[in-house]
Amino acid sequence: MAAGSGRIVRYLLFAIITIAILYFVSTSSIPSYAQPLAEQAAGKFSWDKTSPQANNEKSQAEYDAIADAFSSKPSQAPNNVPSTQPLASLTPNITPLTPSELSPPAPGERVNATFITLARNSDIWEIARSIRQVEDRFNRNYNYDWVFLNDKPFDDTFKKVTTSLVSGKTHYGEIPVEHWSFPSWIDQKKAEAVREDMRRRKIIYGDSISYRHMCRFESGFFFRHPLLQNFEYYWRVEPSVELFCDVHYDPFRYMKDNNKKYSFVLSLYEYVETIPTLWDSAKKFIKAHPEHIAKDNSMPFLSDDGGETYNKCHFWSNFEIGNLDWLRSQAYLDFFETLDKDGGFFYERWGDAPVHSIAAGLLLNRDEIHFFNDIAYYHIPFTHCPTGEDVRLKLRCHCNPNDNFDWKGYSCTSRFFDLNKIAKPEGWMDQV
Ligand SMILES: Nc1nc2c(ncn2[C@@H]2O[C@H](COP(=O)(O)OP(=O)(O)OP(=O)(O)O)[C@@H](O)[C@H]2O)c(=O)[nH]1
Ligand SMILES: *[C@@H]1O[C@H](CO)[C@@H](O)[C@H](O)[C@H]1NC(C)=O
Ligand SMILES: [Mg+2]
Repeated sequence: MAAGSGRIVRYLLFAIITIAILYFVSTSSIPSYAQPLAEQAAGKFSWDKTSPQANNEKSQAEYDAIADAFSSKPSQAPNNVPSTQPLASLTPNITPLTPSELSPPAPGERVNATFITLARNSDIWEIARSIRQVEDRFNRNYNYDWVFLNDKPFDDTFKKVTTSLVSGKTHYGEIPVEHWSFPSWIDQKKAEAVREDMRRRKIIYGDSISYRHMCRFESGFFFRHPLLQNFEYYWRVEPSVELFCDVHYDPFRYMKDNNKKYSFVLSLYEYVETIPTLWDSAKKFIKAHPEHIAKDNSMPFLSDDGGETYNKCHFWSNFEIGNLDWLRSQAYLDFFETLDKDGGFFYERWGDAPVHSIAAGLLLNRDEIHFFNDIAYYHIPFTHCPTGEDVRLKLRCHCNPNDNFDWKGYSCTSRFFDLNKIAKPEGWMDQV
């Protein structure tokens, strides 16, 4: 009898602890950084409100309570009660929450903007990883839309999984065949010989047709897709990328309010075998269209001899936040057409990174290009981890500062800072 009531007491105790845990978990999932924009505008971010110390103590206490409850569970579970019962109470029926229940939307007006991903159906799990990080670090509070484009129809798995991960609306589009095929003026025999030669020389993706279509599409067509006509800004996301820090404000809003047209986090030198005559085409464009060249352009970022030769510096375009209306402008369209007619997407292996970068360098004024130090990013094999411990701790970054590529010899970011006379962040010298 006594043993029986003791069992009931223990059972009740366990039930109370379980309820307490569920309460803790449900209340602590509301992020503390979703705060009025007015405070942010005044330079007060969430981390200024509660000291990190206090935060740590609170979550430690919660953590301990959970750990205790779990570790005492086996001894508390009465032998004659099926062990699945207490477990079942810890995993209540899964009813999907709307994003706003999980994470309340950040205040402030949204920009006319979308995420954009080009992908194959087979990229699903790699793009799922990227989306999850973008959502966790930023978009769960902003709920921007996401446009997916593919040269083939997306399958049900791709749509189901991505729809469940994105907090905003998802849109799926097929690429018209004219935007993903050889233009009429390309000599197929010549293009094939190039691929064979590059295969022998082991140039990465040198023998690939689809990679060339991809580069040409990203250079000249993605922004013309009907699904993107409705938007002004885009943020490109590729499969298997990582975001290491919280994004504590709306980068689209930053771009719009500061009249930025193009942005980057990593820059480097292009592999010269893939673009031997790209600069010749760019020079041809400069001659033919002097009216499109910006007065305060970034030629010193692109060339060390006043425009005679290309130094191969480019912004790494697998990450970019940019203005679609700029890409749809006559200036950019004329630039792309000059390049496209010369055939280097097929007779060489021009990448969209140097194409976008040369365009940004020539067509935009310097202050229209932005470097996002606070967006920490990885795409194999390079990392941008913000310089400055203060930033990294405030943004809860999980990148290793030693991996930061910004100030290494093969990066062009130092050049960008020098040319724009921007002071480099404190600590950059230690990372050279
Ligand atoms: N639909 C479609 N998307 C593609 C194709 N090839 C590449 N992509 C996408 O285009 C983007 C760039 O391709 P990647 O293979 O990542 O090229 P990369 O970044 O130069 O090289 P990696 O080091 O392999 O990442 C990614 O978003 C891919 O998912 C293709 O044939 N079809
Ligand atoms: C968003 O931008 C596009 C492209 O500039 C424009 O056509 C569209 O009208 C805009 N939508 C809204 C709601 O402002
Ligand atoms: Mg990639």
